Amino acid sequence: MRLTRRNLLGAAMAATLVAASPAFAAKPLTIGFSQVGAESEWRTANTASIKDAARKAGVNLKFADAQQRQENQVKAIRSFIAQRVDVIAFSPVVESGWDTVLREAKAAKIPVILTDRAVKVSDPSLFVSFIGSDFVEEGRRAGRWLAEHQKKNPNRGYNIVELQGTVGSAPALDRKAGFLEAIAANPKLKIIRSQTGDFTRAKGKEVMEAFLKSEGKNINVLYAHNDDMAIGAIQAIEEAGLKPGKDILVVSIDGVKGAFEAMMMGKLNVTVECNPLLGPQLIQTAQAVKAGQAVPKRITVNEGVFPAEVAAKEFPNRQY
Ligand code: GZL
Repeated sequence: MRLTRRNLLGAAMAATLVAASPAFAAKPLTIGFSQVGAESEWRTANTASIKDAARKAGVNLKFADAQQRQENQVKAIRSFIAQRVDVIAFSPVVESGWDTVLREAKAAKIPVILTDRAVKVSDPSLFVSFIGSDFVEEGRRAGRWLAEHQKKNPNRGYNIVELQGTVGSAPALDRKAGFLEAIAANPKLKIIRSQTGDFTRAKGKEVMEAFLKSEGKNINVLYAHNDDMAIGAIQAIEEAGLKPGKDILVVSIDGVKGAFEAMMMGKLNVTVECNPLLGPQLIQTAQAVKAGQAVPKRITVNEGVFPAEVAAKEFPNRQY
């Protein structure tokens, strides 16, 4: 066929029509995401961020809520493998027990991205990247705030009760470790009781009631691994006739709106931010992985510390 203007124009138009037809449109990226559950304000914001980022990017998101049970996450990951998704992402409810199912994903050549919480696996190649906070540092920040408070109030008692997060989870293990490291040098800062409240308000209230029953006025400080447990505990402290934030200092982590509201009411003293808005970074990382680009093994997020005195000023800026 002679290359005349008419033929070239015709060929160009034909190519455009073919490329635009649905049959040839690039297949959208499909991500299988297994979420821990819906246990806290933080988790709700984290889920919203991931779904919103996927929608904005035109990603086909298959979302599974594990209701805080590891067996449900393993089942969901196996289902994503069977559906041949492009990328698997998940927030592991606990650190251990993932080697087998992640080896199955690797055998199926489906890359895995961790968000929010880390895993302990024998082979680091079982996931391509971990996007999340430094929980040890969050625990240190909580401990440093309390150590500074003690220095300014040398005559005050600092017997601490601790509401831990989900047993075996990275945030619970690391926030405990970081807090202990930060208070180690100060003999006045002593943990007298420690128990899991599983990151929920209900359990946080229940365990704080038990602490108050056994220790009563001997308790000077509550260190909660998340704001939801702190808010539940605040109810228990008030029902016991004590003033949270005054009779018992309340130190917490996450930085959700509920914590800012409690601080503005004088019931919570400080919240250490843990940023749940990981959606955009997850989608960008998944797109890069799918395109065969190298991605960082560890992606951290910037976070701050919000004492009660800044709560009113900061509250309008809070996104979750
Ligand atoms: C932290 C996240 C924790 C939050 C809790 O990244 O895994 O789980 O601190 C949530 O509120 O339940």
